[in-house]
Amino acid sequence: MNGRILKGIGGFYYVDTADGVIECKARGRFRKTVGKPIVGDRVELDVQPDGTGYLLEIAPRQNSLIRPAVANLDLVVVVATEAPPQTDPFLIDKVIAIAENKGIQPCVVLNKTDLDACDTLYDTYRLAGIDVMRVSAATGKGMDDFRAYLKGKTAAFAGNSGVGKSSLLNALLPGFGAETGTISDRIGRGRHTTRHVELVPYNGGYIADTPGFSSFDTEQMDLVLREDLQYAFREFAPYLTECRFTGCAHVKEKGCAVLAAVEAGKIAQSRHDSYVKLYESVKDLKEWQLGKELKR
Ligand SMILES: Nc1nc2c(ncn2[C@@H]2O[C@H](COP(=O)(O)OP(=O)(O)OP(=O)(O)O)[C@@H](O)[C@H]2O)c(=O)[nH]1
Ligand SMILES: [Mg+2]
Ligand SMILES: [Zn+2]
Repeated sequence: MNGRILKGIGGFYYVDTADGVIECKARGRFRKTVGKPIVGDRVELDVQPDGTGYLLEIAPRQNSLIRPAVANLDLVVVVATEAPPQTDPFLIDKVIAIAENKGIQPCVVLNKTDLDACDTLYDTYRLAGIDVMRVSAATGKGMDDFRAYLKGKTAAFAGNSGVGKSSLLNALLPGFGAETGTISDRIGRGRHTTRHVELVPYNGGYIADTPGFSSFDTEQMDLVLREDLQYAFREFAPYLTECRFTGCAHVKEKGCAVLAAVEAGKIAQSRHDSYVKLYESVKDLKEWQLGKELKR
């Protein structure tokens, strides 16, 4: 039988199958191939007469994130807003770059549009060719389109604190009961955050419930090689071969076609600013370090 790992707790894996959720133990055979099973893995299992199972095989992963440890994502949803607490575009671009680098589709969901239409961010990501939606968890505006967009996909959410991730999840999954409110509110009431990432079935797909729904651990960004960063900004693509010098860093070089496109308004200034900031942070990383990092 086949299934998808929803969560893993203390050596047990809970696998979503056509026959419901089955509690499984691992049988080490695949340790030589993909390593330890993680949430999101597509697995083959053997069901025992008592209804529990054993994981037999893990299908090769289409992609995986390290923190949170989750495999086979179809979508990274970056929740952002221009209403308080206004999102720093750099955070959005960092998460988008992680997703692009891993081959996971990114999208930007602008929340709190009952307070602010978020025009600047909307225009920025439209121009970049990244899917962008305007919603309001408070009024329900735009939520039908967002629901339809998520259909059949395995999606993880990221975004700065207070942007409304938990509010959106509660709107999508009535009865889900994610805690909402300001950080100070929550400290008063005590936080009940899950320690482990978990997939929650939703609309023919899954939503990854990551611990506290905080932003991705953007340390992962350090795993993008300098040479690869340019490909993590999809709207740079038409210009990359047009620069005067091969190996152009697209930071401040003479004859850089990317910079000319920024000048001409074809690439948003804030996107290029984020690129430069990320370039500075990753430029010393070497391939052998990347290999070492990934093996940790
Ligand atoms: N006006 C308005 N307020 C909203 C909307 N969505 C969320 N809020 C409010 O914004 C505050 C923060 O929302 P949360 O859903 O807790 O934010 P979060 O992104 O989960 O925050 P963290 O868990 O700290 O990362 C709450 O007081 C919500 O009621 C919206 O669409 N419009
Ligand atoms: Mg939250
Ligand atoms: Zn260039």
